[in-house]
Amino acid sequence: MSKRKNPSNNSNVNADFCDFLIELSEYEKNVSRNIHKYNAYKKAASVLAAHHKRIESGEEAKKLNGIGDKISKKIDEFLQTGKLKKLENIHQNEEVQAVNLLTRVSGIGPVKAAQFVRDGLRTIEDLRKNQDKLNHHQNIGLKYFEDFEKSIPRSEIEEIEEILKKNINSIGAEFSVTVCGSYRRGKAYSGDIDVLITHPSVKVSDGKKKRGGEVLKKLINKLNESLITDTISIGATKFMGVCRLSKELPYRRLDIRLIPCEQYYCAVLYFTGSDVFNKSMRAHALEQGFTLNEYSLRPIGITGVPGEPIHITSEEEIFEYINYPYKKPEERN
Ligand code: 8DG
Ligand code: CA
Ligand code: CA
Repeated sequence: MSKRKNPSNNSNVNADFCDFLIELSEYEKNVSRNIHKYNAYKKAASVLAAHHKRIESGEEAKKLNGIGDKISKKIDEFLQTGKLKKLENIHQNEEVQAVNLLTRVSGIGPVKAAQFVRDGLRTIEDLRKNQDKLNHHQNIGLKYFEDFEKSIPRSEIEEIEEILKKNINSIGAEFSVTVCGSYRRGKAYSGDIDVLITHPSVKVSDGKKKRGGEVLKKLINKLNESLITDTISIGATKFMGVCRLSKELPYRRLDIRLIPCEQYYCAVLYFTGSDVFNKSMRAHALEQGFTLNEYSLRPIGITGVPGEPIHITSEEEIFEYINYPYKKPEERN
């Protein structure tokens, strides 16, 4: 997941509620490590962001799907006092603030951040003085900390997409390249660049390690000549690294995944997101008797055991199988 917060949307009449809900969700993810509460706050924020009428009371909010008693009380507290006691306390807690800061570094998750804070590392400056305590990914995250916090304008990703396609197709004309994530959902700005690649000769049955490994390395070597500046990690199916379009522009986080052709559309769907949309689509698939993930769509038999993956030849087909009205990527925010 890229680490930038959702940019506030100025057409959102409930933006102040969304802001505090997102802050609470971050707290649950990074500090309490309560994934259920994290999901509940995020869901509530996305429901309120999509609600075109200004919410006037907790009672009114509670009528919306995904907003329960606790969140409705928080909305009342916020409407009555202009703030939340819980957030005030969090803001005053320096350890919590330090954990939140450190998790903004690419490669530092909540558990590691808490450990650094316990060991007395609380600031970016502290990390810079203790680079021996950081792994390779974390050191790259630190090196480019300021740049990775900057969002990437769409026009820049368009140019990067061109270069990726030109280079990759110079190695083989049959490669497909799709830039997914928030970019594919039509956002004006993105936190990072999520690229999926496939080729008719890359198959699930390859056991991916052998053949896929060679293919991805070859593509990355080619891109090292122009776009890519650093490698965080590279395996048979996934490259994580850094790219830069030109010397005047910031360094950007770039992930490239090589996907077997049978799994391409499920992967494109998954990595397009949004994650909230993915969750609702997966839940709908289950109701229709299917299990959907980033690899495949499979029917669930009467015994509850998933069957063989369904042969899929487009994103639309996935929607058709599970009777879910097709949504264009821009409609999946
Ligand atoms: P952004 O980078 O502009 O901040 O937004 P994004 O492109 O929507 O988010 P992302 O964190 O880069 O993730 C890309 C897509 O991957 C996301 O839209 C949906 C899918 N995805 C999930 N869950 C997860 C997860 O836990 N990790 C990752 N890397 N991707 C996930 O649904
Ligand atoms: Ca990403
Ligand atoms: Ca992204």
